[in-house]
This record gives sequence, structure tokens and C-alpha cells, in this order.
Amino acid sequence: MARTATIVRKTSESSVELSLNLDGTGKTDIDTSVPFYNHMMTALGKHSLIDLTIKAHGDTDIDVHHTVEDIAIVFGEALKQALGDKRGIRRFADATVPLDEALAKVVVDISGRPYCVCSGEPAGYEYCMMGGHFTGSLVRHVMESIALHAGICLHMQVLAGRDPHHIAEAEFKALARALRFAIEPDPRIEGLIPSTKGSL
Ligand SMILES: [Mn+2]
Repeated sequence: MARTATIVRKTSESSVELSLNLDGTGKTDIDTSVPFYNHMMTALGKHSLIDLTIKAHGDTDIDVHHTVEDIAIVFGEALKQALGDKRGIRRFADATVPLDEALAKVVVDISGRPYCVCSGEPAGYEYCMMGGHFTGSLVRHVMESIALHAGICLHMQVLAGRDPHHIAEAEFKALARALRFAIEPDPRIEGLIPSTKGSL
């Protein structure tokens, strides 16, 4: 069965159309209307090997927050939908990704139980403005929104970093790389659900 999903979500704050294919090659077509976020979501698709299309706009004249958060919510929902009953996946994965001086680690469990733990971002990172519009605080917010709406357990640790752009990009790439392996079919358990409960 194709592991794909398309979700359209419209609210008074944003309009999001998102399609993904978990068994892709990392082909992306991203227009979030938030330039720095385009860069991050393109990296997420590229390094997870998830084909990802996003067309979104929102009340970015107020602040990019609503649009950024809503896209993360829809990405999480689409991930959950495309995973279906999670039959045959590896389920657990971790990735540690550097970008020059920055180093970020993400561990995921495609568990069906939403949880998100983030640590290690340097003091003041949440107030850093990237691209003139994207605050460091939004990275953790995106991680939380994805985890809660996809129903996955996500631990993210920033192990090193000074440049905010480097830190954010390492965080997104670590998420991508961990997701890539966790959602990948495990040929040793074809057709089986990787849980002692028999359900995820
Ligand atoms: Mn929010």
C-alpha cells in the first residue's frame, strides 16, 4: 500500500496544503511563505527521503508563528496518516548530525504515544532571529507539534553550537535522518507490527 498522505487545513490564521510520500527520494516543493522555514522543511524532506510538497500562507504580516506551527501540525498529521498501522517499520532510530560547530541529536520512537523532550539549546537561542523573521524558539515548537500530531516520541538534544542558523539546521537534519530510519521498512519483519502489544 502506498504510504502517502495529502492534507488541506484552513483556519482564520493559515491555509496549508501538504502532501508527502514516505517512500520517496527526498524530492521537495516547498513554499511555506516563510523563507527560513522553507530552508528547514526542504532539509527535512531531503534528508528523510520523504517526498514533500507544501503550499501555505497565513497571517505572517502579524508574525510567522501561526503559519509555522500550523504547517508542523499538518506535517505531523500527514506522517501519522501515511504510516497507517505502522506494519513492518523499524520504529526506533536515532541520528546525530553536525553542521560545522553545531551538533544535534534526535531519537524517535514511532510509538503511537506522543511525547517530546528537548534540551541543550544554548541560553538565549530562543530569542535569536533567523532570516529576520524566524525565532529560535520556533524550532522546539515545531518539534513538539510534529511529535504530538504524528503520535511519536521525540527526544532532541543540542550537544554543541554557537551560530543559531547552524543549530537550527542541525536540529532539522537530525530529525530528518532519525525519521528516515525509523519509518523505513525492516526487511526482517515484513508485514509484522514491531510491538509486543501487536499494535502501535
Ligand atoms: Mn504556538
